[in-house]
This record gives sequence, structure tokens and C-alpha cells, in this order.
Amino acid sequence: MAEVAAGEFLLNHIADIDESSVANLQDNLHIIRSHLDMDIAFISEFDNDNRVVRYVDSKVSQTLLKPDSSDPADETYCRKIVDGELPGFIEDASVHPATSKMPITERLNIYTYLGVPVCLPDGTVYGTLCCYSHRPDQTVRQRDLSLLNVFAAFAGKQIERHLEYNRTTIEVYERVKSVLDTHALEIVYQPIYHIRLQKVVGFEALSRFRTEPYRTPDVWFDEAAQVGLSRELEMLAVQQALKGLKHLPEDCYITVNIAPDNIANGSAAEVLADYDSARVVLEVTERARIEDYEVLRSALAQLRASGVRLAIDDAGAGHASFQHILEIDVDIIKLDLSLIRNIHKDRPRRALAAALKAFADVKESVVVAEGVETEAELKVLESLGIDKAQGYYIAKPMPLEEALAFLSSAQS
Ligand code: G
Ligand code: MN
Repeated sequence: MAEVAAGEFLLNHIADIDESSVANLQDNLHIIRSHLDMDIAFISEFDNDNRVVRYVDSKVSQTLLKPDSSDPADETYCRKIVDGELPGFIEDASVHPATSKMPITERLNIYTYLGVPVCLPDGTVYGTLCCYSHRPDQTVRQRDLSLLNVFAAFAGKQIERHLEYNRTTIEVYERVKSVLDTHALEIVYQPIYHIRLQKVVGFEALSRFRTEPYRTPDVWFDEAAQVGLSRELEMLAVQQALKGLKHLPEDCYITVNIAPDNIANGSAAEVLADYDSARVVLEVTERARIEDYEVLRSALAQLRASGVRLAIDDAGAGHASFQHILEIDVDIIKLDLSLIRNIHKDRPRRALAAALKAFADVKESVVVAEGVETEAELKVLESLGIDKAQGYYIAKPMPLEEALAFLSSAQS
């Protein structure tokens, strides 16, 4: 990522995400300034030849020293303190021979001053921690510097954590961005089989990422969410997935996985505008958090009106409290593969699957069993009156070409 883009990204996202460590530094700066009864306390960073103010606490709301403001380092106390050219404690900077002639003394109205270097845990100098008053203050002592030093060591550790967090976040951002830029994502399609009709009626589209080392789709989507790119990545996947529609027979649908946020914020509707909505099912996992059911319901109402169906994915996996299937009108309930595994040998699983089927009947929705791996499992599902099945026993997820070939061999 170009430096500018990275910087912009940092400003827009990391500040929001990494609020707690910033808040900690800010709180501690306030404590130390109040304790010493100074007018200003700040932490600076040396950035090339500049001294950049990073965190400020001030007695009054208006201050000349603003976060992100910078000065040539050579003109600041900070540089001189780190270089050993200034003492850490200056009782009155307006008369001290080393500072009285420095323009910054008057400009920032500095009188009594305390300052110490801030080092990162590996010993490199990050910047300084300083405080000063706008009047000579005889109560400040040389020994107050030791308190400042303790806090500087602590701040150094915290800043290192913050920098490390920024570095990894940028790494994640660049990784996801490169997938977005190069469309390094493939869609595979897994048949959905109608048990009673004995035919394939639709396909679930699943993303596979063409990257080394291979990482599962959930890792990619989690990382995208971490850096604010979840919408972009998911929409790319949905868009690619729906391209399959024109190759499939008219009576075949495609189901895509989508985060409830991307339904609520209108992204789903945007992408679907170009397709025959009646052939599209949106799958929302029972795992996903839904902030506001009302907002989601209203977005869904509009989509529904255009014919889109909604499925709740991973039901019965114990991730959530069945809240989604209670709160939203769903067309399809997809039973999680953990519920299907060995269902022929396991009464509790059978009972839960039957209960969900009964629930679905009340809600007038259809049940799809996922992860069916054996004939024995399929037989049990059939006996429970479950409508549809998906899983390795029928077919693995496969590229579109293979899915089409599978379909024509299965239907003939
Ligand atoms: O979106 P969902 O949670 O339904 O994703 C299903 C995942 O399960 C996909 O990654 C798919 O490859 C995988 N899968 C599909 N069928 C089977 C199956 O029969 N057994 C197992 N173990 N995994 C499956
Ligand atoms: Mn799914």
C-alpha cells in the first residue's frame, strides 16, 4: 500500500479500533499533569526531523499545542533533552540561558518545565514526555522527574503495543486489499438436493481464496471485518457467485452467505438489482450478531418483495440461542453439519433435527440438512420429512463447470 493510503487508512480505522490503549495514555497524561499541577502535559514522537505532538492534556480547553502539530525537532526542547543539551527540569525557561532565546519558549508560553525521553522497550527513542506551566511554579522540584520517568517507561510499553497493533492491522489490511484488487477469490458450488423429488434444485456458492499459504474463507472474512473491508469482500464474493446464475437452468437457485450488516446497509439489494432475485437465497449464519432486528427486518422486507429468500445457516450448532430464527421470518432453516453427523446413531441429534423440522413447519419454512456424508444419514433425514440435503454424500463444492456437468449427469 502506498504510504499515503496507509496513513489515511490508519487515521480512518485504527484510531477507532485501538481506542482503549489511546484512552489509557490519555488518562495517564491527565493524572500526571493534574498531580504536578502543570498547564500542559504531552507526549511527542520524533518523526524524521520533526517533533510531532501525539497526545496532549491541558488544563484549559484551548491550547497552542495540538495533537499532530509538529515543529522542526532542532527548535524544540524535546530534541535537546534527548541529546543531553538541556536538563530535564527547568525552573523558569524564560530566564534559563539555554531556553530564554529559543522562539518556542515564548510561542508556547513555557515557564516551569519538566521533560524526559520516552523509549520503546527495545531501547529506541520514540519521543518525549513533557509538562510545563504558563507561570513560574516554585513547587515543582527536580525529584518530580523521577515520577515522569516512571510514567515514560510505562508509556513506552503502551506505545509499542499500539505500534505493533498498527503494524499488524496494516498487514491484514494489505492482505485483504490485495485479494480485493486482484479478485483472488474463486467460487465453488455445492449442490442442494431435494430428497423427495430426488433432484438437485440449487447450489450453495462458497468462496475459496487463491493464496499461499491456503487459509479458510472464515479467516479471510474475519480479517476483512477487522479492517473495515467486510462489505467489499463479501460483495465481491456475492457478485462472483451470482455470475453462475446465467449458466444454470432457470429452475435452479443459488444461495450466498452474507453478513446481516450487509443486508441491513443495503449492499445486498445493490448487488441483487442485476439478477433475478427469485433465484437467489441469502444465508445468514446463526453465529452472526444482529445489532438491530428491526433495521434488518425492514431491509429484508424490501428484498423479499423482489422475491429473494432468506436462509438461516448453521442452525442447531449451539452458537446462538435460535434467536435469529425466532426474530426473523425465514424461508429456509439450514441444519448445521454437527447436528447431522452420525444422526442415524444418535437419538438426541435425531430429536433436535425433528424438533427443528416441526418448528420450520410452524414457520412455514423449508429445512435443508448440511454436511450429509453418508447414505445412512440421508435415510434418517428422509424419514424425518426433511426437505433438502447438502453434503459430501451428494457432492463436494466444485467449480461452476463441474457443477454444471454434475447437474446434467444427475438430472438425466
Ligand atoms: O456456509 P456454511 O457454514 O454452510 O459452510 C459450509 C462449509 O462446510 C463449506 O466450507 C463446505 O465446504 C463444507 N462442507 C460442505 N459439505 C460438507 C460435508 O458433507 N462435510 C464436511 N465436513 N464439510 C462440508
Ligand atoms: Mn452457508
